[in-house]
Amino acid sequence: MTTTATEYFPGVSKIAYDGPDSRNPLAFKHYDPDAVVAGKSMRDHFRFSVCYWHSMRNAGADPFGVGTRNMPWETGSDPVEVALNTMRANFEFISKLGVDFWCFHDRDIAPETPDDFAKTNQDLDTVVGLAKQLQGETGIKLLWGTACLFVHPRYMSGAATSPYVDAFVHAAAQVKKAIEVTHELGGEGYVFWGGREGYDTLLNTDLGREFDHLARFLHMAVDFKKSIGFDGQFYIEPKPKEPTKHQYDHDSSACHAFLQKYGLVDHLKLNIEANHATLAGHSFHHELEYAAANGILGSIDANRGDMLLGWDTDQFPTDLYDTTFAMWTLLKSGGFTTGGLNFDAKVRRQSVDPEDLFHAHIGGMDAFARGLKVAAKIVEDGRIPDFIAQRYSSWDSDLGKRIEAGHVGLADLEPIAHQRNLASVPSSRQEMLENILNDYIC
Ligand code: XLS
Ligand code: CA
Ligand code: CA
Repeated sequence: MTTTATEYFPGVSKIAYDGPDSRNPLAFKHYDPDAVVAGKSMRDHFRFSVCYWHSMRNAGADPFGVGTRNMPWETGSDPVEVALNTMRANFEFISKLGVDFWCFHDRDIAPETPDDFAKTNQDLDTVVGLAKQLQGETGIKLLWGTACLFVHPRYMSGAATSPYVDAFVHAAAQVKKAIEVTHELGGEGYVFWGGREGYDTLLNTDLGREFDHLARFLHMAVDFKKSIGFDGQFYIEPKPKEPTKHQYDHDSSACHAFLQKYGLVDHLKLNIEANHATLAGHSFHHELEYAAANGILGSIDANRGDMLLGWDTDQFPTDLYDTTFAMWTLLKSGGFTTGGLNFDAKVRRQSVDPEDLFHAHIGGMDAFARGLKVAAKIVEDGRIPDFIAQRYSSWDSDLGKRIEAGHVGLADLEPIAHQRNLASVPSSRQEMLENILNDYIC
């Protein structure tokens, strides 16, 4: 393994916090890592992470055109050398940005050699060796690892849910290796995203059997994780469609039902992605709140979609309402433990310079910092939480408590309904609450 002093982002030095009045585009205006908000440093609230696949690998190709990005780290005479240079650029970028974590798919970081699984695993080990060394030198940690079970043609009909047992077998071996290298890198988690775990038509699909196979696959992964002493958190990442027409891990509640049915709910939490929430017809806030309410909120893939486009655009987050609501849910639920805010986002195809990666991440981090400050105001000022508590206060009465505790039935309530003869309930004051929120944001 050769070492190199090549600098891939020569025009950029360590990004500093300059404060809200700064005009420096390569500075944070709101994200001040050591500033304490709601009892914790910003750094610890967010646990920001850079994703390897969009930041270091994705050249910006779309169905109509080739990649456009200038990626000076993609140099070298063989694929492993390119992979090593890319890993060096990754750690230079994250160090300059001042983020603490990164995430990867196995096939992002090392090449797959056709028809040679052993060589593919050997190359993965070589790149993981460099990643481990660079983690040690920089202090940057692995938030989670994952396996790419959706690019290779063997997975075109699914991986864990493939009709073909050999695809399941190959996926199992690939995930075993991906968990091993995640463990080797001290990963705090491991993500299962069902890239092709779904179907395009029920004319060729045994849906019930595919769900059973997905559950079996995950149970095998849980058993394997225990057998090697990997104590990182497992996550499942909901997404309703794309690439398949209908994906089994559709949204938070579908994942929750699946995990409960198959006895997996104690072993996997959710990795909620903003853009996947909107593809499922939900707000990002809804998906987070559902997961938090059910004790399965684990980690976040921070990005946004475009409401005028129907696909997964994976844009960097800029919407202050979204970041505020996300941070409010996180504050209420006690914040991340193993999880973090991973920027599963890519620069637009016309943002071609390495420097654009910095602008994108700085904007996302500042948007979350502002969201955190507003969320802290919501909690501190108390008007909105107090309104919610007051709205439910009749449930704190003796009658409400007895109903909640399951001590009364329909027949017990009938005479009370006759006696009280309810004709109306109070205003829900939505507009007043929206005005209060806007006051905090401005
Ligand atoms: C794709 C997903 C994917 C997962 C990890 O839409 O977001 O990148 O996060 O496999
Ligand atoms: Ca994602
Ligand atoms: Ca996405």
